[in-house]
Amino acid sequence: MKMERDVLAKPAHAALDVARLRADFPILAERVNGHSLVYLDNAATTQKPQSVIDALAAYYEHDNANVHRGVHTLSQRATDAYEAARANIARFINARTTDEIVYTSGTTDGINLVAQSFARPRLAPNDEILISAMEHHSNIVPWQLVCAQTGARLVVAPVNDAGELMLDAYAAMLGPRTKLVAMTHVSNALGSITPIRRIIALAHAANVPVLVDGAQAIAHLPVDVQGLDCDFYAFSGHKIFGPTGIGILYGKAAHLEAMPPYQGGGDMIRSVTFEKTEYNDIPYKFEAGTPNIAGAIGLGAALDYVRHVGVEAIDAHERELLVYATERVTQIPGLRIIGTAKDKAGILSFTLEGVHAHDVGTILDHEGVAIRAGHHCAMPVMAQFGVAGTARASFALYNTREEVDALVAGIERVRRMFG
Ligand code: C6P
Repeated sequence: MKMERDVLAKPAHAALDVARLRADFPILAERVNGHSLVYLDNAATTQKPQSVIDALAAYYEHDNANVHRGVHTLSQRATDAYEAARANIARFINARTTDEIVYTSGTTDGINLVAQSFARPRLAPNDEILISAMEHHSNIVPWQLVCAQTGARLVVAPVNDAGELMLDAYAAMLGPRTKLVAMTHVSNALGSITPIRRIIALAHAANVPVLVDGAQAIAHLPVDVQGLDCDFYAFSGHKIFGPTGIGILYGKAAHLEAMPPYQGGGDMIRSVTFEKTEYNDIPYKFEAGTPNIAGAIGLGAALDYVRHVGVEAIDAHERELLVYATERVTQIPGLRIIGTAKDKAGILSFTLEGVHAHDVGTILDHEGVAIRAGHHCAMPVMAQFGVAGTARASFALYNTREEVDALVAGIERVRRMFG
């Protein structure tokens, strides 16, 4: 099968020096079950470069203190590093100001924040939240919860057999009752890159704000929130070479200003009496309690790393790997690719006739090849494709053609075992 590659039409980027980049990631030298690790589960979480590990260690070794609270030197240093990371993140996604950058624990947390603080007060019975048929559970269940709380309805725009959003159907579903569109930028289960600019423009033409689930896009595609004009953009640090437990919710300042706090506690207040509490300014209004300070600093270091490598070059490298992997696995009898959108990120989901996806994953693990198997927290899209789950290989900047070859050799071995 030949896939359309818009990377071929893009200006050439200096090819990544992958061998050198791999040396930045200590875990890639691990041996697993007697084999060199082939890590192809990057959509679940990415590995961490030494610079991120060092930033975490340096923070705990030299600066560890609580932020925004102490007058002492360490607290000041921790606060400066924590806020410098916020400014770095704002630059990375081209937010207007740091006020628009809310620290969360991850994509899931950011979407729940928007569901409860933005959507809930605006929803009346029979209002609609519009999502797509290929959303991750994190971009389905928070909306179901808020629908149950308000009497609003969840409406689902269809996806075709290739795994592409059906734009005309989506446009027709936007109406006076639509109060929010919540859409993924890249599908974690299919790899499809959605036409997010068009999705946002159509929604805005109908006066509907848009949340983008950027979990699978942030490490792989350039993200410019002003260029996109999205109202909210949520992502997780751990999917962009940063630590777990830290994430970002970008929100337009006007929305964040108008929203009530999500959680109450320390740091999100200006003054408290038993009669009345005044809330802090944005973004602190949404950051109750001691935050993941080390996580934020580690995320800042991760973004420095990605900036240094170059996100366009990363995108080009991963697309090239996807073309190669797609061509190779297409030769394997009984292998069906789930998700054949024209525009795809480096995610290859597949089934193997007569073999359970978990068996594929387990046997590949014996060869040191790490992939994910199962429904990928996207059960509705699995149902649409008539499968309980898939095996999924997902690429990052450090993956190589040789690793794709190891994947293919592993799949051939699975076939022989079950053949
Ligand atoms: N997908 C995967 O293996 P958290 O868990 O909050 O960091 O990210 C949630 C999430 C939201 N949206 C999309 C599109 C995602 O892919 C994910 C996480 C991982 O595909 C773990 S289920």
